[in-house]
Amino acid sequence: MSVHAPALADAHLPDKQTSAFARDAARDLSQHPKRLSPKYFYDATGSELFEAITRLPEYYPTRTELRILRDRGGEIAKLIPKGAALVEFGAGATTKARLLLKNSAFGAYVPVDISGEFIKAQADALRRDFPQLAVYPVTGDFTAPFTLPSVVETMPRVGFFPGSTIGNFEPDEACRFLRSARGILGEDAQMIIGADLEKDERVLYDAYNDAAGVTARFNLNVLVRMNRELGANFDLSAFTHRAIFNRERHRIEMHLISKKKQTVRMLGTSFSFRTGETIHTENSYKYSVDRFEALARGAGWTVRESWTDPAKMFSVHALMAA
Ligand code: AVJ
Repeated sequence: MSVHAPALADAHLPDKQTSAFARDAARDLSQHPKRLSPKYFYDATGSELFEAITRLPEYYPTRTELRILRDRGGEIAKLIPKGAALVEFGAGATTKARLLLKNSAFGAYVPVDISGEFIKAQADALRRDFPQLAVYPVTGDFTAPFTLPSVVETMPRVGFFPGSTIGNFEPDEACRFLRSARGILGEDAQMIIGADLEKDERVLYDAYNDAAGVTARFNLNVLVRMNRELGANFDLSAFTHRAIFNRERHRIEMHLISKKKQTVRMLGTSFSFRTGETIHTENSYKYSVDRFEALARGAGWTVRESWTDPAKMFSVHALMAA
């Protein structure tokens, strides 16, 4: 399939990250259906809104995963060799990593994230709280191949990918990610990974259509971001948040729906919308324990252990390279 992006106006974009955002947004809004990558949700406001989502009564994943990590801390610790390096893919807040670091005798922590400033601040706080722990932050896109700091090459390595972030990947991308993580972590590596589970449609629906409207603001914020960073003129009152459960494809989909026929300008290009036309902004895949284990095995991992909470809302898996 050949997709050509409309020529961008000679805009003076301040940095590489903004140029990449401009390129992706111009390309993805020219597709049918229109779409945007969920990775662009997370500017400063978007990250704060996501933190607020994790505290919503309807949004069960974060607190359920924390509960599993807490309840199974002892079992997880038994799987982890002394002096191992914990490599967190897309480290945001370190709340979950701290649960693992507290229970097991890790020698090093390697948070990998695009937001260099943020992980450096988190690293300083961790060094204060875990004085015996060596912290080596890596600034970069964890979905692309990267090399580990050479000091951790001689330590046993444990990957950590919590939060069901893997749910943002298409199934083939999830497989490629797990394969590449194995390559990055190397021989004898392990991986602790969280995956949200498919469940009652109402519970899933409510988690992405919260009564307070925080998820709606989170979704709409990507339009605010395009207005500010790319000089677009999206009218926020002319789009509405919609999240639906797509049962055939085992995923929650988030959309921004145009309330009317309208034209939006961005970087010298016009994008026209029909009434009811959607921008598909996110997929959040939901697994069963069996389907997740099959995915991990297909990517070359052995499943050592899978845990869920008693209500089977969320799952955490311990994988071993084999
Ligand atoms: C961070 C991708 C796991 O899919 O539940 C929360 C993002 N989107 N509410 C998720 C999200 C809407 C979240 N992940």
